[in-house]
Amino acid sequence: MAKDNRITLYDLQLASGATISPFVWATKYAIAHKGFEMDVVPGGFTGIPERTGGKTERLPAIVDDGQWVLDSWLIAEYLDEKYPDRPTLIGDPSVKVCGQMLEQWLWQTAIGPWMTCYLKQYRDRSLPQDHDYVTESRERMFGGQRIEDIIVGREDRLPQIPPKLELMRNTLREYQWFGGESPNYVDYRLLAVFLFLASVADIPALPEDDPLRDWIDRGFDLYGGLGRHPGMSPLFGLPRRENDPEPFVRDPQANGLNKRNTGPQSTAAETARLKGEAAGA
Ligand SMILES: N[C@@H](CCC(=O)N[C@@H](CS)C(=O)NCC(=O)O)C(=O)O
Repeated sequence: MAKDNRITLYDLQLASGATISPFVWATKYAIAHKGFEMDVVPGGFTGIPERTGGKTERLPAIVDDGQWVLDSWLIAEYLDEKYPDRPTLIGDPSVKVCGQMLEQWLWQTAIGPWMTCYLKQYRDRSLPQDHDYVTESRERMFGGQRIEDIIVGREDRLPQIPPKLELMRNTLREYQWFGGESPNYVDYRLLAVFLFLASVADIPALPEDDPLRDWIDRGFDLYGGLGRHPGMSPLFGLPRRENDPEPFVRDPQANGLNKRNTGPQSTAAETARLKGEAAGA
C-alpha cells in the first residue's frame, strides 16, 4: 500500500516546471484518478539514468512504497491491479485496445504535425542544460534538418490540423468523456496530447470556438486543476485566414452512426433528406 497515500513520480519538465511529456501527463492523471498524492522528482531530458539510479532512460517512472514501475501504460495497469478497490483506470481489456488505437490515430494526425510547428519552443522552453541534447536528438529524429528549418511554413500547416479532429468532436457531442459519464484512462491518454501541446504552443493551435474546448477545459481542471500549470500556453485562438479550411463542422447532420433508431420518428429527418424531401413535409 502506497505509504502515507503518496506515490513518487519522476517528471520530465521544461524550465518553467511544466511537464512536457504526454506519457508523464497521462501518468500524473492516473495517479490522481486513483486518489493518491504525488511526490514529484523534478528534472528534464538529460540525466534521467542518474536521477533514477540507472533504473530507466525514459520517463515516466513511479516508485510505490519501494517498488519501481516504468512505462505509462504499465503504470496504469499496475495501479488497477494493485488497487482494485479504487476508481478503475482501464477495466475491460477492450478499453486498452481501443484506447491505444485512438491514441495512435491522434499522434499520427496531430502530434506529429504539431511537432513540426512547435519544435523550436519545445527546445527553447526546455531546461538550459537540455538545449543541446534536445536540438541534436530532435534534429536527428527529423532526418537531420535544422529546427529553424523544420518549423518554416507552420502558419500554413497549423490550420490544416483542427479539421482532422472531427472524429473526437463527433464522439464528444454524444458523450461527456471517452470513459462515458466519467473520465477513464483513455481520456487521460488523449488529454495528455493537448497538455503536451499547451506546454509548447507559443501560438494557439485550435480555434477559439472549437467544440473540443469543453472537454479539454474540463480535463485540464480535473483534480484541482492538475493541467493548469502557469508555464502552459493558451490553446485556443488560432485565427482563420481567408483560404484556410473550416476548422470544424458547424452543423453536423445526424446519421445512422450517431443516432439511435427508436422507430420511424427518430429517422424521419434523415429519411426526408435521403428522399430529397424537405423534413416534416
Ligand atoms: N513507452 C514509454 C515511453 C516513454 C518515453 O519515450 N518518454 C520520453 C518522453 S516523451 C522520454 O523519456 N524521453 C527522454 C529523451 O528524449 O531522452 C511510456 O509510455 O512511458
